[in-house]
Amino acid sequence: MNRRDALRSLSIAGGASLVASGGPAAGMLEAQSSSPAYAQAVKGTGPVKIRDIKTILTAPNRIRLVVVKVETTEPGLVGWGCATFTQRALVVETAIEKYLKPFLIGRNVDEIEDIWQSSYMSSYWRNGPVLFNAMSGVDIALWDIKGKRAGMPLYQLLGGKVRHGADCYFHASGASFQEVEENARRGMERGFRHIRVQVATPGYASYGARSTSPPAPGMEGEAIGPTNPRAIWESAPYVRMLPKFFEHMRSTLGEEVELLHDVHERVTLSEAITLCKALEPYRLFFLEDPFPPEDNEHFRLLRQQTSTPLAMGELFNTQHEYVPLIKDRLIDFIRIHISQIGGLSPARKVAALSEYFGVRTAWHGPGDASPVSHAAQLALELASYNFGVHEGSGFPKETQEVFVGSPEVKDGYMLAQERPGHGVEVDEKLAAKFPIPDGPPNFDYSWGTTRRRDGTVIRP
Ligand code: GCO
Ligand code: MG
Repeated sequence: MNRRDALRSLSIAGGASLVASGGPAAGMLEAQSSSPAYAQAVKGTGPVKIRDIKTILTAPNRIRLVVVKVETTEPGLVGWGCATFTQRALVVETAIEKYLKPFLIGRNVDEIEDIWQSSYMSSYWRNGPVLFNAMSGVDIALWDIKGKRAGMPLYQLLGGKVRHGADCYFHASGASFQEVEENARRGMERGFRHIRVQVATPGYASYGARSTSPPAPGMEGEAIGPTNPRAIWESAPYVRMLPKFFEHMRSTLGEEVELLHDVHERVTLSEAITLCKALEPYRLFFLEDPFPPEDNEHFRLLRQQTSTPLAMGELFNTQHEYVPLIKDRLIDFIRIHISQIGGLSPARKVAALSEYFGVRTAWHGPGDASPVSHAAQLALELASYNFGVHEGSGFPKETQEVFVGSPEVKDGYMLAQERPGHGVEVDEKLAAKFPIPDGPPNFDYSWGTTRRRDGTVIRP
């Protein structure tokens, strides 16, 4: 199938329709519409089918990533998707290999939306992170294939650029205010206008900064549990410390830079209100995830009390979790992890919905979203009016080598690779050289092990 032929036949047919019916023009129109090129053009650009689906587990830079390769009946035409659920990578692999793959082989690659909807129904029970990540792997790969077939970068298929690049945020963390300040300056020198700042709460296990929690005395050989807590977290000292930290950051880094912070769900409702009010003078770009998704209703109360911008959403799976927050204007930034909700197809609906409610996108983009995922969300960001910020500052060396064509970050902007599809190809041989690690100490085991002093496990 030749795209140029198809387009030509369409434009000839389009031109013919302007001519009065009957006579030689009508005959020409009839001839055109019975031609195979015309038939193919109106039915889609050709009968390309899913030939195979492969799951690739790889851990460059020791981060477990799950990548999906969709192979087609068109020789050499493949698509790459991200299905990373780093904490449960093997379960996602099973969902793809044993369930989605047999369901989808033979399907027409053109039918992205129907493939999403029917895959969603195919397990009857649905909405969970494993199945959605598996679906995302296929979904992003199919968008990649569509871009390659169209000969266009993905952002073109999503509406075309409304900006030249996506403003990114740099992560600065440290054990002390000074260390974070120095790291933030490094980011600013590299051109980042947005910096996420995280500091350890002295004496406690903290999210996003090196722990300063002292090891619990004795019982080292025992499993961590309520009677043997090790990484200790208490929210009160953190809530007392954070405004002082922001006072330091704002006064030393200046007025211009946008500052962000991730609470990582670790405070109560009243603490969040106290914190957000106390932080108002420092004008955060956003404060992220004050609550776990289980406490979504808290946003109704927090929202009324503060002008600190709120970001939420990396743990969301379903529309029941995010639609109410968006439509009731309870947050400023939606921070969904796009593979967690099933990929680019649902993400573009979220982006469109959010635009109408003044909510900007800040898709979750940590190291455990592969460059394929970053490239797919970048395409959406370049084409969405209500884009806010992109998490990340580029990819480490090993990761870039496995993910050939990972988007580049220049002067604080992530830029699209001007290639058809999302632009990233996976070097499978190299990926195999970074097998996913089996046991601790790893990403997998840092959750469900942080506890309060009395042994109560915290969220998350
Ligand atoms: C962020 C996050 C991450 C998550 C991680 C979990 O905002 O970047 O909160 O760092 O903790 O992706 O695997
Ligand atoms: Mg977060």
